[in-house]
Amino acid sequence: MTSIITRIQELKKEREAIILAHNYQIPEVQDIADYVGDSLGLAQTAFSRTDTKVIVFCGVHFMAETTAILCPGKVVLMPDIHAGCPLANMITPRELKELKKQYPDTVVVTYINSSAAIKAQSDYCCTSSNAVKVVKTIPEGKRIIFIPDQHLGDYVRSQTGREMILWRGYCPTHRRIRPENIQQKKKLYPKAKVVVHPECTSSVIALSDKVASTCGILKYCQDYQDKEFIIGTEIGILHRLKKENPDKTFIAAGDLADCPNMKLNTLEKIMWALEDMESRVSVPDDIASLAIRSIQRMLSIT
Ligand code: CIZ
Repeated sequence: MTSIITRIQELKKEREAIILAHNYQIPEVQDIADYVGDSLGLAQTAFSRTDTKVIVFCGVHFMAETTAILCPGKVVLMPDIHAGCPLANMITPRELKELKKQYPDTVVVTYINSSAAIKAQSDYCCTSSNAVKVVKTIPEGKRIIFIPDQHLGDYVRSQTGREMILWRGYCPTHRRIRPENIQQKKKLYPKAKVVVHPECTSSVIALSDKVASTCGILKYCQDYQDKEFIIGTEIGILHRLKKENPDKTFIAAGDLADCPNMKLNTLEKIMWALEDMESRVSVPDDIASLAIRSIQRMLSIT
């Protein structure tokens, strides 16, 4: 392990590289990263680091694509190119084209968990932390298509009162968190606050004290004076929660909420990525130039 870490540090210097890790990565990967965060925060960090040429993105494919769109002059590497996002893959550009034909004169709001090709056909991008805010800026009376996550869409609908056409996509990992899991954990830890991600189903959200994005969950647990928290999102986040709050107790709402794609990245693969300068992620110019508009519209709101 030590020799791999030493080799990664050498290669980082040689390649003028930084390592970015999503909040759902395995502990060893989070610990070696220069930054740990959510997909947009990481992409913005990559953009702001003018002193770096190479970004090793430890997350899933759409996240590396977002970084490549925001940082066209940098090399974006994924340690494992097979780390995809099933939710992002649940809508294709052809399906979105059909949906827009079926509902003309609509505004398309797209969750960041989507491919660059889908973002390119969208009016607004949004994250789980700003989806409510983005939707609230769209004039009343304008019809909205929200893709691809039905649960985030449903949550946004409940917070804004806006009618929206939802796509039936979902995150299989968040779906594995069941209301029974929360009830069980509440029995074991009756004082714990229940904090869940908006990709959870509405029956899980109904049992929660707080709904937030990964960075929102981290902030809430840090700021809140309570000592016990039941966490309803991908279990990789528990590492950062425990590390940043050693005096508090964090309990996974569902032990099965373990994303197999996020877990494909390992220290060995980071080392190989830097040695071979593979696998590179890039977005064709014609798609990137359209996709960036939906991202910039979101950024101008938030
Ligand atoms: O944008 C992200 O990183 C995702 C997928 C979730 C979140 O809540 O941070």
